[in-house]
Amino acid sequence: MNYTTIDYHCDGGVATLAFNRPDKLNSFNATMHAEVREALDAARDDEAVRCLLVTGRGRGFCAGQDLSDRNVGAGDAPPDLEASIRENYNPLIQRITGMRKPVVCAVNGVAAGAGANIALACDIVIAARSASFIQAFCKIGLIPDSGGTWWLAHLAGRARALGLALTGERIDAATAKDWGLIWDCVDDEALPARARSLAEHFATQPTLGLGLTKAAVNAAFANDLPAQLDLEARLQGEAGRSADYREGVAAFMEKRKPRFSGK
Ligand code: LHQ
Repeated sequence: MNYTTIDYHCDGGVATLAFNRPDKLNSFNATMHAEVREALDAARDDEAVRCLLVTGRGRGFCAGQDLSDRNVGAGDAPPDLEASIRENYNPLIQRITGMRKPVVCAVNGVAAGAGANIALACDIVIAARSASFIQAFCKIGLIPDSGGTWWLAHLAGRARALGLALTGERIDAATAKDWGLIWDCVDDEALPARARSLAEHFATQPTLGLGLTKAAVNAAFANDLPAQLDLEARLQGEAGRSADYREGVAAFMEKRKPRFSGK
């Protein structure tokens, strides 16, 4: 597939999806939505892909919606943003959170609007020290979408969620880490190698078990303890039937390194 707004390639069990509209800070137009959707489906369906790495080209990670794609002139009818969210952003977030494989995000620069919340939807988020996160929506009369209100409230707590959402203030990567929004913050030069080596590590691990782990943790935000215990029992049953569980135990008993197939 010849993509024009993203790079997508797979090697060594890692699929890399890089937003690639650097002149627009990798903001989303309709083509990019369609291409990202297609790449995420390819990563989901390809058994050779055991980890997805999401990043951005150029100096930004992603500045959310391309605002020039959706100009609202004085005499124009208001655009149907609800439809745009339902058709584009919600399915995008659900593809990332629903993928039964680890999704690593390397935030290489500014992540604004939906771009910030796409990053937060990924499983392991590592940001360059110079990267930043901006809930830019309030500056143009919108609300945080792409799960923004959910991520902020659950990850950062009410005070910080409202602070970020109502002021649109920029926070740097170190603060995002300090507030529990992301996993780690590293020096800019170290970001590509660190993200890649983490993704390569995941690509050798028990993919099915990691996918079930992710599903369980994501469900924990909505479940009470009895419901979560029930879910854990069900998912552990599934994990226990995997070839990788058998291999993991065998390798432990034989005091050797496991060779996981991902199944
Ligand atoms: C952009 C953008 C951009 C177009 C930078 N669009 N060109 C969902 C449903 C439907 C509709 C509405 O939205 C949504 C979800 C959303 O994501 S709403 C939020 C949309 N995003 C924003 O409001 C962020 C807008 N961008 C910014 O505030 C700044 O660009 C940030 C703070 C991200 C970076 O600032 P700087 O580092 O100073 O860069 P810059 O502003 O100079 O941008 C560089 C270029 O990128 C520039 O173009 P130019 O031709 O002048 O060099 C910008 O126009 C372009 N760009 N974001 N979202």
